[in-house]
Amino acid sequence: MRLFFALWPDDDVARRLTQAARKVKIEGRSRWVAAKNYHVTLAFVGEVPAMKLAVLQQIGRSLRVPRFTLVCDSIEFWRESKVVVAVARAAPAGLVDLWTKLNDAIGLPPERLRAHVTLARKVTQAPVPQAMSPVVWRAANFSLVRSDTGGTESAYTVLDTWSLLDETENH
Ligand code: 2AM
Repeated sequence: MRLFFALWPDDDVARRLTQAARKVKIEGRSRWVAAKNYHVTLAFVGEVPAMKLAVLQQIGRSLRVPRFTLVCDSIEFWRESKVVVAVARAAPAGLVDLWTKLNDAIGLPPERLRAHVTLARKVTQAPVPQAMSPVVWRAANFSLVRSDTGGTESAYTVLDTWSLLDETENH
């Protein structure tokens, strides 16, 4: 199965990301990503045997990272991967912490963190640049997700979700 860890937005954040996406004009063969599929990939595990699932769930369960606020504030066209994305230009410390710990635990090589939500795929022509009203996303949990490719759009199934620490608790 093909797995990855991700931040999944709540309905309100997904709705506001959709509003941002609507301002962008893409050509005919490009595909909008359905709002229910919006996410920020934290660590792409890739294809693994089903027996590996328990190990990954243990990693997710054991991480202790505080909540953080992500601000998606820029719409970008990434020509190489042919996607239009909403980018969080600033990386909050909690996100860096979560991302580093997850990638270390899985044993993935360090890459540059570019937190983004893919809004459209198969985009070959640069859309007219659009300013983005910042979408404030209070991340309170993260998930392990299965991706089933093959259809016109990947189908995602959230397998497990873990809370980030609420540091206001017990104060
Ligand atoms: P994306 O977030 O930039 O669209 C599930 O497939 C998610 O993992 C997608 O969101 C996708 O990126 C990301 N992904 C797919 N293949 C990847 C790869 N080889 N390396 C890193 N991330 C990948």
